[in-house]
Amino acid sequence: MKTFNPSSRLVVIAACMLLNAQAFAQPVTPLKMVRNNLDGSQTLLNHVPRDVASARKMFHANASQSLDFRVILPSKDEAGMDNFINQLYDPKSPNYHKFLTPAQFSRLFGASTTDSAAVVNYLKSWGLTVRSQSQNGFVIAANGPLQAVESAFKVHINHYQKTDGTTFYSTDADPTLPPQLAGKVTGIAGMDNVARFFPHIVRKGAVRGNATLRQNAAAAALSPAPRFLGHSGDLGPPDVMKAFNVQPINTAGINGSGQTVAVFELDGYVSSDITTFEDNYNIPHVSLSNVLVDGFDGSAGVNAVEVVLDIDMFVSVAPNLQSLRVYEAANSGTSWIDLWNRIASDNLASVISCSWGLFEGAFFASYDHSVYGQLAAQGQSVFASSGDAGAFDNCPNGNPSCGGAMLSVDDPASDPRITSVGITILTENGDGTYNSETTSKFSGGGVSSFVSVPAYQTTAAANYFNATGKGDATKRNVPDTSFPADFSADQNGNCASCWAIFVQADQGWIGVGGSSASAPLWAGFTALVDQGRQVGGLSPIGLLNPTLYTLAQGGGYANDFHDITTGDNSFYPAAANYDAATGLGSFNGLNLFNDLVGALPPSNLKAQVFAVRIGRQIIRTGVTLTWLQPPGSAAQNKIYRSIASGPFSLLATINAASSYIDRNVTRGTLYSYRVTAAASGRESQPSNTVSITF
Ligand SMILES: [Ca+2]
Repeated sequence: MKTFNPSSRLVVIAACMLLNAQAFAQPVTPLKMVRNNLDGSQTLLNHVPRDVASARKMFHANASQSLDFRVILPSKDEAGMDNFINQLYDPKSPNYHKFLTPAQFSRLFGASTTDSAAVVNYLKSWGLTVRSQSQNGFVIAANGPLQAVESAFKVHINHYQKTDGTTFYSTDADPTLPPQLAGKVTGIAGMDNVARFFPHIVRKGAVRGNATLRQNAAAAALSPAPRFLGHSGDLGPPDVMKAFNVQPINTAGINGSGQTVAVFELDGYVSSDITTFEDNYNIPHVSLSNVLVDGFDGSAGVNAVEVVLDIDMFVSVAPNLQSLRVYEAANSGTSWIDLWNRIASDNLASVISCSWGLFEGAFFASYDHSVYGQLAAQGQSVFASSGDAGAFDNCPNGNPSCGGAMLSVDDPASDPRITSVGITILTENGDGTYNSETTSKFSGGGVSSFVSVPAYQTTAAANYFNATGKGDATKRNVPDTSFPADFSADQNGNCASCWAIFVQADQGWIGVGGSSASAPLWAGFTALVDQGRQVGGLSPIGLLNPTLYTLAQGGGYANDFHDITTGDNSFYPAAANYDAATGLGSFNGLNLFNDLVGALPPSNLKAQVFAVRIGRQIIRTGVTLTWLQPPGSAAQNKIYRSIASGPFSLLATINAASSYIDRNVTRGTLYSYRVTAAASGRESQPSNTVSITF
């Protein structure tokens, strides 16, 4: 039974699970978000946790007890925000990549101040206390006697007992707001505490194969353990570097340097779990900044393994990040929206990964959609796990064939302002290079019941529907991308594509799978893209989806992505190009990087006089230039020269190289040089400038 509450998208594997998922067709019934009542009042739907229906009502909650809750307001111009975000990510628009600050966003697209005032007045009229309002106006934090909350929203808050004996309190009905507040509120959060999430996690012992070697190495001296190539063990950083062609990017000095990123977490973690992982793989200790929200104390709880996994996967791809901000709060009914708002108002992380989510039908109407708009408007890339129950997201993690299974997708993965990431199974060649991928039965994917297809996905969704007869070309399709993280047993009885991480409280080195692993791996790759763009003088990539789908519809798709065409996610089959089981697939690191970044500028430009010896005479014949060119990123180099401190002009355009001799020089003259790289018609920033007197 799923609860109202956000849940970890992580599956920890002991003996890998053998599941025979029985896929079957289910109609998708769009769910409404509000009900307009005859008296002009409005009822906000989907607010009663699913646990209530199967629980036993015990007694009415103490009416004088204080309740902390949030009132969620919509953007004052949701359509305008959509339009703006479309322009922001349209290279042909004059607004392309003109990202907003939090203050600019709040002014243009925050909540209406008159609506806010009306909500505040209403709360006060019931004796409730308004504590604060977020900068964008989307979230009003309030508290007050439970009785007043019940009266204000026309609900009853009761204590319930689940069949397992545990108890909780919850609203028994969806909140109803008076006519003067109709359309001014999208949700009320905090009217229940079924916030105690119990993940469907299977605890385990040591990891397999070479991972056992790694475990021994870690216990002994933390010396780097050799990667057993050919995938006989669980996956680690060397696999993503080699199989996904990330190593050449790192070799070129693009390793996350200068980048600030973030993870969204509803638990704490033990920092030595991270350093043990890093030491084992010779990864520098990343600078972790814990941002504790809503009074959370940061202690590691039952889902700490999720936090550790997210950080480990990030640094596996981007080992030299400047800072990794860990936004943490307790897993409560109010922390979800508070955490996202904090990430947006801080506006410090260029890339954010979230491995927590929930069946979108159990979430009230994507009330977090506006804040994801803020992140996109500020140029922040957000990645979310698409879930681990295949096409049936209302089932528990790892069990797409649960009773009551219905075709459904996960929130926030279904939000079009987020890049959702599904799960595949990787096969490597004997030398650790990429061989092939197939779909995981558990890869969260399908179509949203709430959200229309975004413009960038229209063609992909239609092509998929036309090719397979499955899906819905008018609705948001999930996921956008995928990466290996399958936790079922392969033909040898081993976990198909788990990742080895270290969690002391979970017996040390463990193998974990699920879209919890695949989302931060894509996020880590995007930190490399942002660094490359920064080096090249470009803005961060921001919301990745419009660019990815544009690339996928061009001739470069096979070059930049691994298209997964086999298997299914328990209902939706993989297909050529986009599919609702694996999205656009996994990345070919260097190739996709080059298309997202363009040519990187040459560095370390040096000049010296070129001379030849003729008999006893040394004849100066030119100036030799040498430079370093990041591998793979340039098709051409352009040489610029200035004479006697005059203006620079183009001297030569050559095929990408690392040296050039300027023979058109005069004795005693001062020359200055700089070099650029060009690819796909785009020219990089110039290298350093060097001067020499010939
Ligand atoms: Ca495909």
